[in-house]
Amino acid sequence: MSEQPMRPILTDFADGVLTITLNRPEKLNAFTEAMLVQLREALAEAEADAKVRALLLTGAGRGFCAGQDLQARHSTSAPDLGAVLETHYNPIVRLMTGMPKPLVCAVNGVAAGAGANLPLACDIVFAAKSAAFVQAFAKIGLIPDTGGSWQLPHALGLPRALALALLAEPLSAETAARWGLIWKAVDDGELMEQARAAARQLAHGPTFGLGLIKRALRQSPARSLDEQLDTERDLQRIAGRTPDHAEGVRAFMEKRRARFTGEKS
Ligand code: T3D
Repeated sequence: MSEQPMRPILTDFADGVLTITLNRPEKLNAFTEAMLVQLREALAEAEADAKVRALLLTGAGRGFCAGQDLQARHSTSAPDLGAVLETHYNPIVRLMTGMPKPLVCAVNGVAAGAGANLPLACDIVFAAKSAAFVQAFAKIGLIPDTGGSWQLPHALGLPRALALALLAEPLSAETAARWGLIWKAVDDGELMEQARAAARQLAHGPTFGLGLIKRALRQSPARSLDEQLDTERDLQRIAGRTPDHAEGVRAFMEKRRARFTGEKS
């Protein structure tokens, strides 16, 4: 019997949560082109599938993701990396940040290059205490991509962002949490349990409304308070008309747990 090739992206659906696992553990889940294509497809399918009400992204083995597979760059001179970003990495970041449902990330080990910045495009990031984030780009003459050049200064301020990007030193999960780059650093043995619990909680939430929360918060850094107040008015008008808002209020008044459908109408 011929051996089946290992799939670089695994998906598993349960209880409203689609888990996507980066799966090249022997290379710390470094991205090949096939892997980037499959990740993008999985995200696009998740966005279109109403049964998927939350996503969980993680990595197989001891690493989360070591970024672009450098083996694929070894034999090419002067590649057009702008084209690679335009074709692969940028659409993935746009799909993740624009996804109208919540995305949880469980960073199970070292996260380097694009692999360090991919979690920053997720909505809630848990990391194992043994994990570290490495802006490895400077070591190979590149700039932070996968949204890193935007995320780092916004989350950390310019002094920390610049030092991380220029020195390419590992940032521990605990420091990343203390600095506000991620949500929580947790004991390694508790990582998946905590991340799954958060994803499951979100999958039973008012999905459409959670999507509106994402939209409001993600667009706010580019706007003034005045503009954001207008956004809140517009999005709250939409949220207020959803069946989940009515159900949430009813459940509160009846002192019971809400049964959200996640639907817009
Ligand atoms: O080019 C474009 O398309 C533009 C887009 C760029 C986006 C990017 O992500 S650029 C940044 C690319 N990534 C890196 O520069 C990180 C390279 N890796 C590392 O610095 C280290 O591996 C880590 C700090 C992540 C972990 O170190 P360590 O000591 O825990 O593990 P290791 O021994 O270095 O790696 C384990 C194996 O994974 C090893 O393979 P081997 O020797 O056992 O067969 C290593 O070669 C392989 N590996 C790790 N990272 C990559 C990789 N193989 C290919 N590409 C990698 N990025």
